[in-house]
Amino acid sequence: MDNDGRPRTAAETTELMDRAWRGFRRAAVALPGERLNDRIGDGGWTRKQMLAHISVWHDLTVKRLTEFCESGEKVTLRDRSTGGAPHTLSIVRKRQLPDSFECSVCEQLFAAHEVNEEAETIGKPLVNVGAAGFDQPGDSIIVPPGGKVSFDVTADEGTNLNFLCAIHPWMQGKFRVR
Ligand SMILES: [Cu+2]
Repeated sequence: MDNDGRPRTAAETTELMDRAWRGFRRAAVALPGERLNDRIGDGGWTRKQMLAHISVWHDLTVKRLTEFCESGEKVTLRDRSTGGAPHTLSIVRKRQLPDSFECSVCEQLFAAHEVNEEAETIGKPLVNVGAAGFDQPGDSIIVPPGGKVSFDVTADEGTNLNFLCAIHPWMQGKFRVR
């Protein structure tokens, strides 16, 4: 943080957002359902409209935060969830991004990582196809529960890299390489 308490790194920004978001969620959960249609101030929005508005901005912000990335930059991912599940960050083609729970590319990704579900082992935590670093579909890394991983983004400027989590394929995002 700088002297004004403003975040200077992505990690500090995320930390600040997480803290504010926890407070917001506590307040939203504490709001009695029967008061959702009350207006905020005279003739203002209802609380329900305000919550919908905030949630749209929240989703958009998360999307934007995942969208920009300098070529050659090292990206660090840290699993902050408490569910104890591993994740992956896997580059896929845009058309491979599922819009349902069916994920055909996920099977290929598990195979590339040499995942053995019975033995619960992962032969290759990092799959790197083509040139070194994350630059094309097929590049994929496992993020262990509560763990931290780093990788280099080496795709050319202007490339869009779509990614998903092969374990939770509804977790999707995009790097736009600058
Ligand atoms: Cu996941």
